Amino acid sequence: MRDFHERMHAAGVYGLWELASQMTKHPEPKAVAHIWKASLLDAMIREAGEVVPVGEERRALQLFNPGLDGRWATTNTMIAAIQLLLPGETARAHRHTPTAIRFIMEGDGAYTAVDGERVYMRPGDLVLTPSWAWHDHGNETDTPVVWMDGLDVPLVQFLNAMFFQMHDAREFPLTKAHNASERLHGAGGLTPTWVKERPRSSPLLLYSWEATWKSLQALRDEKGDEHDGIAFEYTHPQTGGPVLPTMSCWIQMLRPGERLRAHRHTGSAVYCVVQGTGETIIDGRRFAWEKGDILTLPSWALHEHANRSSRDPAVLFSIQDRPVVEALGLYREEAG
Ligand code: GTQ
Ligand code: FE2
Repeated sequence: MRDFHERMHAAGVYGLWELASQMTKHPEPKAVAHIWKASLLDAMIREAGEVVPVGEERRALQLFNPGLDGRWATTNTMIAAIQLLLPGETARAHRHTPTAIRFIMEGDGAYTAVDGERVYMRPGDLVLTPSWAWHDHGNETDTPVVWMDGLDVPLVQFLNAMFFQMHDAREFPLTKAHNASERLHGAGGLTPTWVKERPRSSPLLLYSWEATWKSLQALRDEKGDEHDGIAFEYTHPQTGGPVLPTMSCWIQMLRPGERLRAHRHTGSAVYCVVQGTGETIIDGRRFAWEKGDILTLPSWALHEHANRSSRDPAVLFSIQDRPVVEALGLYREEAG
């Protein structure tokens, strides 16, 4: 019997009877719930600004999930990072198949250039970099700019679909007006009919904080969702679907003193605390959060959010891999 198993394994063969424990009753992610505190991230990114020049690579601190054995992954499918550009700096033009988002945390007036269009950014803005789009970043202001990056790197690696290319020049040539996509597609419910392309990723590259905050304020007295509060998904203006094929982006507000109900669902998420103070209980562990903290949620973990302030609203931005999970018919949700 033992000898048979050794010969089987040496031949690259395993019996299903040896693998039964992998057919788990429910998802058992190796990724764990984890929080990176703003105070720690802030000190580290400032130190990186002093000791690490922006060379060929971006100055971005990649947040490794402690459960994922040193893999480049914040959840099983996504990586989050904190990126700093100091006044006068540029990051070299390149492109890759992983899709990226930026959520601006600090600094007003730096840009990301995407396929020939400079997108100027302010705190709270969401900026998209679709798969395989050329991009470079620049900060022509006199203050540092800090943002959260979110990319589907682990998913693309798992699918063996990683491609990366550096551009010959430091900057990709500009072919469009600054913030052109916002003018063309940012009207909110009005889509230009002469634009015939229907890209997989949203053609609107900038979702301004001004519009986002206005929407949150307009609905602050609604009941909202019992698990997610006043929660919006950022949408592709032509399809109403998620902004990216592999990642959806959400903004959610918890009213002063609001405690939401627990639930669990398939798919993982990374949260960035935009404002306020609160806590999220994940599988019985309490994570207290404040502005600038980054919190990761594994698939199928029971979680509930609460605003700990009785005075101020709390706002969470998040990236989620739900579009992938839903496209494959694997989305499930259960109240706690
Ligand atoms: O700014 O283009 O955090 O390509 C990781 C990979 C940021 C970027 C990251 C990237 C970028
Ligand atoms: Fe990039």
